[in-house]
Amino acid sequence: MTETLNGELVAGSGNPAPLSPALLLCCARGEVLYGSVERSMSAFAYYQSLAKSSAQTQVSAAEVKKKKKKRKNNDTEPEMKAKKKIKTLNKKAKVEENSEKASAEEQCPLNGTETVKAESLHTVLTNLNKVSNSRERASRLFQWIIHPHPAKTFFRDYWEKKPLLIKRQNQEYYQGLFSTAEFDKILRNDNVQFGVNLDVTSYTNGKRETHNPPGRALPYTVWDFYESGCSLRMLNPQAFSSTVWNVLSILQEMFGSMAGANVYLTPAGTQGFAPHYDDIEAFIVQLEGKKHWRVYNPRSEDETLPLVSSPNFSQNEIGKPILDVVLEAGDLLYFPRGFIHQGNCLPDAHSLHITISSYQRNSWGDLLLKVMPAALEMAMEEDVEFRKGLPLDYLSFMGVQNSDKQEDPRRDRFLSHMDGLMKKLVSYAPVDAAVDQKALGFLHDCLPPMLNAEEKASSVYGAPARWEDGEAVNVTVQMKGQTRIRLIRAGVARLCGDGGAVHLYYTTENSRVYHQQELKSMEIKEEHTDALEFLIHAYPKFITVSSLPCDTEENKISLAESLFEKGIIHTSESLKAK
Ligand SMILES: O=C(O)CCC(=O)C(=O)O
Ligand SMILES: [Mn+2]
Repeated sequence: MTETLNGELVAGSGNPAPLSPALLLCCARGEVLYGSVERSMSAFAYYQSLAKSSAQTQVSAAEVKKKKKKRKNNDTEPEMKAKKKIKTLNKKAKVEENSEKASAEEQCPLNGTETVKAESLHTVLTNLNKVSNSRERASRLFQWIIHPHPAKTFFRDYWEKKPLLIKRQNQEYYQGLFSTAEFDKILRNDNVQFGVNLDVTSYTNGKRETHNPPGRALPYTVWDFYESGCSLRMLNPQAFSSTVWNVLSILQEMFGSMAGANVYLTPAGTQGFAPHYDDIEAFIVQLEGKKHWRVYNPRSEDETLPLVSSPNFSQNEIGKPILDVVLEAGDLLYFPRGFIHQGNCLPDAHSLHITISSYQRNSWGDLLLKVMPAALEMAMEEDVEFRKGLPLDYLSFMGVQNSDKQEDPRRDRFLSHMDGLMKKLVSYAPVDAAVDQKALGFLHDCLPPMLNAEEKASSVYGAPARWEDGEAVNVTVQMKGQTRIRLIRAGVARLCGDGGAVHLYYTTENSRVYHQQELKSMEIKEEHTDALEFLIHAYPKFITVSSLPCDTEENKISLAESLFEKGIIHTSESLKAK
């Protein structure tokens, strides 16, 4: 069964429309450099020039997919296949050679008996409220999760490379994040649907089954399944638990990629899932009880950092484990995508863990999927070399049926011409525009920020407007020149060109349920673009409304008011009614 991050990272319909190829070309050639906006063109014109790609890129990406599929189906190269197999087998041997070393190495340097005196989750979250910069909050929270391993060496030595096990002999460490009691409360109070929010599974005698009945998951049925030995997997616990929401919404700013979670509850003496690998970086946080885990190296280079999760494997397909360990409450196990894993409960204890996940489809290749089709569109528009016709006879020496004609010099000439065009293509790549497309996908995946009391009080959510004595009072808050404002979170909003217009995309109206809402945006007037850029770059500092680089005081106030209305900014002091 696969880790569920809920599907593809595709931005909603709020995506920028295509830029004109000529404008995109400016960006691609670096004629309009981001840092020199003021000298060469207004920020507004710059953003106008940056967009393009979306529709174009998505169409082209779909075409690429189709072609890829075609190529797969057209798999008539036995020689290649055989070579690949050999490579895979060699690699496998290497992996197994390394595996013994790995299991000893990956344990974090704690001698088994010492108790880590570290802050509880509650204390960490309370203290994080005092950290004003949301990026700083994110890295502190992540550091707490992998404590005592330093984040810096984690990313250097383990991230996307190999598993890390942290045994901390401290059952309470993650207490408060989620519990079986909370699970029960959610079943009672929320509309949990089988198959949508909850899966009932079993893995017995090598057979993996899902037992979801239709409809709502009520405690009566759910606990009956559990009693008869089934595992329960809650998908999207952040929709029901505000602590999980809070933690993930903080972490997403560190990953720059959606942070998701699933909760797994397994009865003593059972296993709920077959061996498999996932397509995400996984942090297994043991919350209650114990679970026996076995982790295996990726089986081949093809399955290293995979783009999609695996099917269920049988025990004889996965080799020997590189890690064989019992996780207890308070322990953490990290493994990269592609590492096969299975967990089972020993006869003496149930298990509850939450898997925190990130980096689904967040690779260089995923960015290139956006860059390359747009680059090609532009190259074809701008450069006659890309529009010159193919040789009359190319079908007679190229193509799979001719691929063995190594001695035909026309093949070499054809391939070297192709090579030249590919190299040229790079200079047309609209990388910033493609990064913006990627960023918008992420913004749409984001959880909305979970605001603390102070943030609420100083934002639109704490505005004093109310119904009182038969009339609406305090309707207009007093945004003045001296009012100090900043983004409510570093990553709450992003400016993107949109063909003819510039839009500010923001996450405050996203849903806690994945993609339940479209990504929201507001069109930005030309006279407000520089000011928004100034505001975004000023974070974490508060700036006064009057310092916004707009032409008139009126423009400054109207921009600040519209951002305030959408919860994108907050003020250094709570706003008073006029
Ligand atoms: O607990 C299990 O049986 C499997 C859990 C799992 O695959 C995961 O957390 O990614
Ligand atoms: Mn998994």
